[in-house]
Amino acid sequence: MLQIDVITLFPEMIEGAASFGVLGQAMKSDLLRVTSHTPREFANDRHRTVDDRPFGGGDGMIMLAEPLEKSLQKVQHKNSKVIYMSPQGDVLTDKLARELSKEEHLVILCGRYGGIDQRIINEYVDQEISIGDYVLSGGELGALVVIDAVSRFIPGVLGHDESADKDSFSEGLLEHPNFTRPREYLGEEVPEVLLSGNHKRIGEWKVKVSALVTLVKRPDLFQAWLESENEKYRALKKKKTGTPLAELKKFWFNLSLDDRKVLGLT
Ligand code: 9D3
Repeated sequence: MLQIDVITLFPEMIEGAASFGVLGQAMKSDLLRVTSHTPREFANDRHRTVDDRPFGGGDGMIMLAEPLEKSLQKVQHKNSKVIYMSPQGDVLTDKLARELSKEEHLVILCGRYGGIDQRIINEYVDQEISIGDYVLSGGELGALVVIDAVSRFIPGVLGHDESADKDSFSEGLLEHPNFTRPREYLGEEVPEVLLSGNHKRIGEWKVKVSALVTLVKRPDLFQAWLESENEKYRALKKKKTGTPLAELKKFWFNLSLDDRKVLGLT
């Protein structure tokens, strides 16, 4: 079981969000345990002060080192990995989430706007993680994003139909569009292939549509995918098809105008 302890001024934010959906199920099934703790518990004065103005001036209040250190000492043990959510951190990726899912204990420190005393980072933090290049008002939403992304890699958390390995980022492509009944809606028809019942044909079609969607929406991801497909193609002894790019061009030219429209490719 992966244990995650979150140190935050707003424990309800973490406990609330972690009790729903896939995360909530994982908690119920004892595959994951998310516990939160507030440094306010370790504040010294009768106002329960946990932050103060930055030395040298500047925006925002800085969280005091001592209540954070006492919170860390309460939860930390020898196999803990301590993470600080921070705009200065390594950007969270699918790869990092997968690696973190193999840990036995994560401690996630959340700062509020202004951040925490640097000495806690220096003395206790193993890794700083950011969730992307935009400004949040604190680490809590970042911690929840990390917890969600990490828990999907814990065996048993996802149903057999939705393994994290098959998920779009692991394959290097975005997902193809999906459709359900009715077959026709607002004048747009579900592509005929999907109704054919030919699962081999459907599987190949989905990969090619995914590749085209990725080319249009995320050329950076498409480039990387194409290079890895080219690598596989070069390694083949007997070439039964054209190059990956030639095959994809053929597929595009054979798509009907209606299919291009309903797939969002026009
Ligand atoms: C005085 C504040 N800013 C100076 C330019 C820096 C700053 C500190 C702390 C800006 C935002 C925050 C709060 N952000 C987080 O705690 C945070 C975060 C983020 O803002 N973006 C992306 N990932 C993360 S993870 C934690």
